[in-house]
Amino acid sequence: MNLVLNSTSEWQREDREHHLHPFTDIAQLSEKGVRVITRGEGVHLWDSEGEKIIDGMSGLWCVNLGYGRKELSEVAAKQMNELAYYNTFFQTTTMPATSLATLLSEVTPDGLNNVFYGNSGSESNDTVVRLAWRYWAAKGQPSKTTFIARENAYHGSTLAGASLGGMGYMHEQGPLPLPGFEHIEQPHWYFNGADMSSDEYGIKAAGKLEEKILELGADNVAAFIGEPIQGAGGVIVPPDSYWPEIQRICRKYDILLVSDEVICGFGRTGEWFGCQSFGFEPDMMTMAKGMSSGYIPISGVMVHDRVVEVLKGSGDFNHGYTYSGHPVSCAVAQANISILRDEGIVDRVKTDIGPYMQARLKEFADHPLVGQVRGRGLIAAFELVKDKEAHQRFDNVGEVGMICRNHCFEHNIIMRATGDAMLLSPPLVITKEEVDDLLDKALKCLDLTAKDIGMM
Ligand code: PXG
Repeated sequence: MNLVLNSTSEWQREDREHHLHPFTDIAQLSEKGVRVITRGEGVHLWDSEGEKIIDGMSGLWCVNLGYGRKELSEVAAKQMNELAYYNTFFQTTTMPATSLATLLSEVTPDGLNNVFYGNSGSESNDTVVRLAWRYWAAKGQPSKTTFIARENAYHGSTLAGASLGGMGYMHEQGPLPLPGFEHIEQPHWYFNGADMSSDEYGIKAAGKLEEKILELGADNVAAFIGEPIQGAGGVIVPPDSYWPEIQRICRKYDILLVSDEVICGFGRTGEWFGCQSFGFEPDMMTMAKGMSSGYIPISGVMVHDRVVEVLKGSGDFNHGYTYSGHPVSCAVAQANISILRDEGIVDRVKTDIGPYMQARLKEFADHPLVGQVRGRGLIAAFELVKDKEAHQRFDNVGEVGMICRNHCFEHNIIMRATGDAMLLSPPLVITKEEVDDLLDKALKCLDLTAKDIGMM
């Protein structure tokens, strides 16, 4: 352990020499030097230079409870001392794995009463694919194997996750997507449908699913998967008409409906799960991130009773991970979910702090750079455009977003840029004063960006 290192530049040198970072240009990072985060408390982080940073992204959309909750570390230490590990294979369980499963069945929508554990959102989306294949085989319809997802969706980085995802820049780095993964248009009203009402466009966008099912043949389609709000893709909030219509189409053609709740789950949209905010009832639901507020890796797939009934008659399900239902992770997740529930944090997102942040963000709509402000609960985006009237993007998509992101970096505020959309997803415990601070700083960075490109 290199506790002897004490300057930021020494940490940067070691990191440069030994650490490959996700989704990162190695040469560019080497030249610039990595930022070293050392501490977190509430909605704030500190770096190795002692700078205090406001985290508008909850880490990577995950620290719902905010940093530094001692209850979670204490539960982890206690569980490690009691029983650091045992598995859930071979007809065995541990108390935390079982009691978390019960708690999950209580906080998730009716009918979702069983969980299959994993360690990341990607793993749980892989599990969903294997569960759906198993389900249709058990029902005597083994040809139903194809998954339909959306363009610009993010479902993870494993082979199935990246195949379900609709990120062109990931697909082009491999022979991806794998066969049997199809994509339809994302419901992005602002760019794709602004010549009609939002609800008319929602029905039209959902109709792309029906077209795709008919093209492939319903006998070949296993499931449709989507994030209630597309997160990494740019916080794409669908029209209210979209999800009920998607559900109607799935039921009509006997296709499983899967909600990827990795970002939307555990209070982000003001309900416990995004599907509840958008009025649909999935057959399976994937969860990660907010499940433990990012304090420890854990994920799960909630499976509806009607799917479990079929699986029960199908013998072994040959799938699982060494750490499925890890007792320490389960104990921490249980403490996290109990706090979210007992402190009324999810309800506060719905009735108080969520509406407050969304109302304050609406003020951004008058800014010369901002074409659209969108969001729900404590997830939001503002879209930077070249021409507000024409809903026209900048010529080199991503460049202006990156200028704004760099200003955020310099001003100790963390926002994420997807293309030219600036994204926000702060910890659910954020106060009104902290929302004001976050948005005042965001506005300052927006002004500096507008000045840089001669629009102010
Ligand atoms: N589904 C969704 C909706 C996600 O957002 C995953 C699955 C995969 O989870 P894991 O735990 O395997 O990473 C995610 C992850 C970004 C960013 O830059 C977003 C994610 C991960 C990394 C970066 O916005 N989301």
